[in-house]
Amino acid sequence: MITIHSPRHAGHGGNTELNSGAIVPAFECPRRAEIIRARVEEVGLGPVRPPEAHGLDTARRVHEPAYLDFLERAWPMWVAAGRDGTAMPFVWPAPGLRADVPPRDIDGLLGFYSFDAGATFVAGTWDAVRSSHDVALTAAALVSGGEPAAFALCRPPGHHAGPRAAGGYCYINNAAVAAQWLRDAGARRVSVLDIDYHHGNGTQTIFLDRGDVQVVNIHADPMVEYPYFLGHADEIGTGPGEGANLNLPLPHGTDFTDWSAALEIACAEISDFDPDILVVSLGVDTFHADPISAFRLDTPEYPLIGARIRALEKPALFVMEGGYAVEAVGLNAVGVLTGFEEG
Ligand code: SS9
Ligand code: ZN
Repeated sequence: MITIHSPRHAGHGGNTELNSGAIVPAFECPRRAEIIRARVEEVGLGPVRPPEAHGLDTARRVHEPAYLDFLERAWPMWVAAGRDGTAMPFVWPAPGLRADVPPRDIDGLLGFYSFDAGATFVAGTWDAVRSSHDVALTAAALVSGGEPAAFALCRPPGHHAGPRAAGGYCYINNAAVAAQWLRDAGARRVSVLDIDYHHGNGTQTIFLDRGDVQVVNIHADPMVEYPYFLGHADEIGTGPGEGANLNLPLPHGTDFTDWSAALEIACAEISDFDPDILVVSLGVDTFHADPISAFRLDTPEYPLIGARIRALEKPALFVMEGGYAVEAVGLNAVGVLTGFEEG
């Protein structure tokens, strides 16, 4: 399968994050994408191509336009305020505070347009976010055009980004924009299967009331894991989307036996929904050695995941999400893809 990759992701690097009460180098770092690309080449998965430029029209259908404008302005505003380093929010409009009036100052805006401190900005962030979005849409166009599968090697990731909120290393929701683009290109129904360790809260929120895009998540139970405030099993969709959202939360310590049982349930639901195209939010932070996660999957198991997805017999767009055990992220992510190819 073809991989779409942009070197422009690397401009989003050198930033810090808040972790266990300390400011540390961000776990979501440029080397992740380079290690995955190197593994794609090492196994000969297929050609690696740069993205084509896409406008933000489709992104504006899943994100508020003012939010996208803010993502572009955040770093220039931070610099105009006399700052450097890493732009990071520290105050949010929690219940009881006004979430309907965007403030004017950069610190207020950073909180207004985010749900945590984890989507930080440096000078190259917006360009990297745009390139990641272009990677997703270029790969989506390949699948829409008849390729049986494509790999969008997106960085930064996207699945935590909601209609107007960045967070969890995510800015534009690449998988959601791709799903919308595929719908607009003629797919009658699209399923998003999110296998990242963390619940894809942004993707769920974007499509919660829609019956045309099914969202299925296998993830760590939000009772004990980030993002904590979404991802419970009783979230089944609303209005026309009722029944088109499935959450399969699993406890800390889950191994492949229990994880793959959830994948069976997920796949059965997707088969029932019968999408024209499947978008896979591909996170490999389910790996036992992931530094911020607590599942117990191992490298030889990732190809089995790909093979099970292949058995759905749907055109598949793989969109890279998380995975922070940097040395193993290539083996594990590309393992899913080779498992799919070998079916
Ligand atoms: C580490 C705590 C977790 C958010 C994780 C987002 C994962 C995206 N500071 N931070 S796949
Ligand atoms: Zn994750």
